[in-house]
Amino acid sequence: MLRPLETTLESNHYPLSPNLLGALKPSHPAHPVGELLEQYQAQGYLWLQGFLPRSEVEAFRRHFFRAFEDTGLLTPHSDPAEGRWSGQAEDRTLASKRLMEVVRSAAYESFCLHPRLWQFLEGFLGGPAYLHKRKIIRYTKPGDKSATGAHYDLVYLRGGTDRFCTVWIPIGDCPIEMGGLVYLEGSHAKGQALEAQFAQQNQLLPPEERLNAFNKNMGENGWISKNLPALAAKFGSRWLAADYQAGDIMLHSPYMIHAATTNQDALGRLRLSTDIRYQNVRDEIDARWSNHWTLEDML
Ligand SMILES: O=C(O)CCC(=O)C(=O)O
Repeated sequence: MLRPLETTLESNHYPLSPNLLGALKPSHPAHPVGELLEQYQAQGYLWLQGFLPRSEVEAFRRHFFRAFEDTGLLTPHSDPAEGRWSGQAEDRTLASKRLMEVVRSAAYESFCLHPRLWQFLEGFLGGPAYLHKRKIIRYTKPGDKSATGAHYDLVYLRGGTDRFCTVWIPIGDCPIEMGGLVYLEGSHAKGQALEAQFAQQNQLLPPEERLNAFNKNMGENGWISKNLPALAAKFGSRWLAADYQAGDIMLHSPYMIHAATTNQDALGRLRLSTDIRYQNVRDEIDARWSNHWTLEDML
């Protein structure tokens, strides 16, 4: 059961009423990998609570926001670990520059390659783990009405295996009201059916276009919809949410439909998260993901 929320969740201006919401099921990282795999296959996701040391995740949050101290993004003289938004327009050019510097930094790379993570994924993926170089790190301001629309990740990675696994890591506590990821319950089967449909529609396109998440047969940004309540109604499903804590990680399947909601944090904190993709190095790798993420990537 979801705890009563302090506010109505919304995404891209569409409110999500409580009857369209449910709670994600937590999983324990110490459980046998076979059991976790079964859960992942059945649910399309795994919410692994307390997977990373909380102090290390908090330290990285501090490190990230410290890089933005000269941009006007944060409340002056606040602790960067809090990530408290200034409430004012930042220097966008400088903030983008700082973001791209973090993306290319050893600190971020080593955070994404935390030994606990890649070692777990080796067992989970059944072979040597490969981390895609395109790694995305996002911050979301309180009140920003544009949020990630409903999609499944394979549309962006059609040039390789469909056995990759996305790891979404909240960098800092992320209570539901802060707008973390929500998952459409049971939707990995629907994602698979949708992808089969797209593959058919894309058949007549030139090979490069066929793989493209932004080709003429796809929706805005490769998304299925921005209207989360309508999508839940259409599929007779609901959106599963959670109070994520620093140290938790989410694993989700390439077909699992997910989205984000507006950050409505009462304390005015920025939501910070990274989403990265791991796969077995022996499976086919989508060559388009072998460069650093940039803001022009539309992801
Ligand atoms: O953090 C977000 O807003 C989107 C993340 C996402 O789509 C993913 O992890 O695949």
